[in-house]
Amino acid sequence: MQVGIVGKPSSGKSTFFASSTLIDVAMASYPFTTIEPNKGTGFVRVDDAGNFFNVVSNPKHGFLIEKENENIRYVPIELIDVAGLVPGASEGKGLGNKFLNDLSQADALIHIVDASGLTDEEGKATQGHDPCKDIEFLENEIELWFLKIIENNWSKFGKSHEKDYRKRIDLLAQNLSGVKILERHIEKVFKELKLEEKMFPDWSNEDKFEFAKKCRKYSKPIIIAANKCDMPSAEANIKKMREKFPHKTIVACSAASELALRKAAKQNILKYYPGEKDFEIIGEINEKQREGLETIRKNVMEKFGGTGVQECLDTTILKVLDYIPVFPGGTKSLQDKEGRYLPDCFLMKVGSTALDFAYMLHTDMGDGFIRAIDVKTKQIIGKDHILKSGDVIELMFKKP
Ligand SMILES: Nc1nc2c(ncn2[C@@H]2O[C@H](COP(=O)(O)OP(=O)(O)OP(=O)(O)O)[C@@H](O)[C@H]2O)c(=O)[nH]1
Ligand SMILES: [Mg+2]
Repeated sequence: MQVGIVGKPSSGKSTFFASSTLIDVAMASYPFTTIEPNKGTGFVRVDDAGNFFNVVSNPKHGFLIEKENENIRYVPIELIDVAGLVPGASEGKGLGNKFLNDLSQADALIHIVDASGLTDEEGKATQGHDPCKDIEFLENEIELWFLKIIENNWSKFGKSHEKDYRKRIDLLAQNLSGVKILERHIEKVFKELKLEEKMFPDWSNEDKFEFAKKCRKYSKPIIIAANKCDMPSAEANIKKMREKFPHKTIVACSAASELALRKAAKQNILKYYPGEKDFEIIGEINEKQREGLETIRKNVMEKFGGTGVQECLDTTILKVLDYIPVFPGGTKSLQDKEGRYLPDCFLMKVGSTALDFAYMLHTDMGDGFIRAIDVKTKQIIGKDHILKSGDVIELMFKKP
């Protein structure tokens, strides 16, 4: 799973990336600090299944935070931070949109908006910029990127008079798989735009654009991180964005605050876990440091219930993309050969079945599937059984 971090220059994309991955990357107040993309591991926060069994899990990937009987598990996902995008990029403005290809493999996008209004549309310092405009232009540029990809591929299938719309969906899926537009996305778009009856040569330019827009919506859903919420001017702007776009997911966040807290926690100055609403100072610090941290506590944590960075990641994966954590485990033992409890946790799309889980673990497990056991209830489940969040599943399969 990959999440792309997008936005205009200087909105705080690299700061958001660094705060989630603790990877050192260039961050600065001038536009186009980032040109080559940064890739790294961020985490999604889920309830650990070990809590149900009263065991402390030992994740092979990601990590666990122990809290009184409700340990929290952080499951890895891939993040990619790309160059800034400016209005008109599709016509070559700024760095153009060539770098958008860096986002081809993303399953969702987090749009980092500078909610303080202190940078203009090109990322230069200003005052009173309306961030609602950034939301509109960015979506539009991504849609135009998709349209271009569709038009570039049109010559390969556009003349086909294929009557069977399923075959037409197949053709599109083959040609658009490079940007991860999948069959299920196209199927949904066909239905909504009633394209089942329309042969390719009859598609108007508007049909193509509408198709591109919907493909964007399903294959690269966007959530909005209203960043720099620590700045006094942000609050009114966040309210305005929420009023103007009531159907969009908008999370107030302060990437700079998260970065400061994560770094201080790494140096054992603080006890702070990503996604928590507060932190505790545990190390020796000077007055200036204390002042900085207390400002974060007052202006960000108390006001917004946390820095919002972890919330952006969790919302993207668990609410927008609708993934749930599922753990492999056994009724006899929850440990692997090395004695680790519940070492693995996988993120599965809502609606996934026991058979999907088997196939995800190994083709042989899927091919040889006999039955599965819900380890929490000890009930036997069949291949079509739909998995729930937090399920621990044991698989029985015929070895090839
Ligand atoms: N006050 C405040 N400043 C922030 C926050 N996040 C980032 N900044 C500042 O905004 C400026 C730009 O940050 P970057 O992370 O480099 O922005 P970017 O979007 O990656 O910029 P480009 O790579 O040039 O597109 C830096 O000076 C950051 O310190 C935040 O949450 N609050
Ligand atoms: Mg950057």
